[in-house]
Amino acid sequence: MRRPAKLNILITGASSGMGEACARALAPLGHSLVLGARSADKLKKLQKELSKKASGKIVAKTVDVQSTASVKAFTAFGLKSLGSLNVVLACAGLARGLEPIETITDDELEEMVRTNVEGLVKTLRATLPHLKKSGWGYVMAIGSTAGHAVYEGGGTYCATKHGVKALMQTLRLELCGHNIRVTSLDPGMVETNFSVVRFKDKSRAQKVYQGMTPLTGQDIATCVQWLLTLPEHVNIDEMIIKPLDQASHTGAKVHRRK
Ligand code: 8X3
Repeated sequence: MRRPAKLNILITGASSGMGEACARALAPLGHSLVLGARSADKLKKLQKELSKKASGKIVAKTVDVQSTASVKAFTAFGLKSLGSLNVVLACAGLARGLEPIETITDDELEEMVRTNVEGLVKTLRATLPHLKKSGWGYVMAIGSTAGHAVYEGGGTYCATKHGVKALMQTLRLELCGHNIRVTSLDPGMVETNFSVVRFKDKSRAQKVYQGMTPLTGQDIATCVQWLLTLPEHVNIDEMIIKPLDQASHTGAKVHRRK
């Protein structure tokens, strides 16, 4: 089956950051979207706003990717609303703190593993049968340069992003022959609310990007749009996307103007 002109796209982590930017970029192109995130208010607002400009259907439902039941209900809602699913854009993910392995708290450890690794598996487990059924599918997950390198204080976060890479590599093997593309989008420094969530401190978060020009969520959305235009037989396995000012996969070599 050839790629449908208009796709049915399910997005997790859709209420902010890269997920929101992707939703904003894809809605005006006529695709139909199922938006999911934990934050009901932001999600509703976004859904209302995008529905005004979109020719496709834009629906939204809260989802906690850590919960199997929640992911199942979200997927069922998406299917009922749109009839089928072609694309899963797994953007739900987070970092918490910068504690060494010796002192990381259970809360930080568990939230990262449950969201970034378990949440991705749960999202894929619920949606893959429907991607197969649709006849033309695409799975994109937000990985990170932290899936290609490690840094002090990033042990658990890097482990989860190395995990995302392993999951996507495995998925490519398991889906071979099913007309489903699998891409890991692996950004470096992107200025979203990522560092605010990580540090729970706005001024500390701002310092991460001080004097340099980070990527924006829109930059990642541009990559997603491009991926969706490639010929049928092409699969981009991994995209490492970094700001020009960031030369290393970690923050070790960043050009700062002040
Ligand atoms: C985010 C990149 O360098 O903060 O995934 O770990 S980094």
